Amino acid sequence: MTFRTVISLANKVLPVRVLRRNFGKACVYSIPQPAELSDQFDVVNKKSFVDQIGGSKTEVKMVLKLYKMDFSPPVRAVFMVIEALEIPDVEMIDINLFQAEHYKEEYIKINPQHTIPVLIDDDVVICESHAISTYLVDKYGKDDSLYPKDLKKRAMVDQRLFFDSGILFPCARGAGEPLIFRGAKGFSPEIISKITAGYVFAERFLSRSPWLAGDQLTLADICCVSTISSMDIVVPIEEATYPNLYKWFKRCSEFDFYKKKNVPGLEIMRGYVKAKLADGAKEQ
Ligand SMILES: N[C@@H](CCC(=O)N[C@@H](CS)C(=O)NCC(=O)O)C(=O)O
Repeated sequence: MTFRTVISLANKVLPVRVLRRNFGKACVYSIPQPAELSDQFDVVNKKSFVDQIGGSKTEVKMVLKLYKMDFSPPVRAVFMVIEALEIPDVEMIDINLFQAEHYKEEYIKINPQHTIPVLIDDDVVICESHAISTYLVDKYGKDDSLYPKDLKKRAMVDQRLFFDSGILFPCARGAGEPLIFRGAKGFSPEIISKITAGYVFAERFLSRSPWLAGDQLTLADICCVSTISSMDIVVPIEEATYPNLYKWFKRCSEFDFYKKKNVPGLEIMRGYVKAKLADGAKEQ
């Protein structure tokens, strides 16, 4: 897919064709870049500019890299986004949190916050699932339906992404991390009530619209459902108490991207939780 844009340079306006969905294929050109142009164009435009003037080129395959562990809710959100956008050839690199691989010097150099997921796309390193997801739609989406360019619609999606990041995910992490990694025997009453509060908020949002950010599925739903499906392991979502949330969860679960890319990691997480709860029960 291409679109035309113009680049203004030293009072000249140059028409440039910009390749949009290049899926990580970069081109190395054998003709010299005009020195005065090279600082003024971004990487995409430089390539496209040379394309336009017909330089000879050698294609070099650039693969997206994703640092991940399958059970992690934010990793699963990115998996689903990659699947929904049909992005091919993502190199998956496991970071084993149980073996503290995320604290290794090499990884801290990539992500000073030592979290997963991390996406590397050429010279871009993104260390946060919501930022990765919006980047992927903007760069590789066939259209903007998952993350609308319209400012008002985008603001609504952003609100829910921050809701996931600031409210929901801390609940899921606050329940899972002590149990899976730190020897807790069960869930604290505080975390259960935070999860319940998260459900109440989501129920209210979903009483206004079928999807979390309006009338169509967006990144808001994909990111939140990876977290909410994890919270559902801890506090099952009851239809009678949260009818809208329950229906939304069911609708999300029917997408292929959910079945293929959320369920496997979610089941791994369910297995960890079950095993840890069983260990805790034996010790009592
Ligand atoms: N807001 C971040 C949260 C990432 C996060 O906390 N990931 C967890 C795994 S689910 C992690 O990497 N924990 C290891 C650590 O924080 O050291 C995102 O969405 O990417």
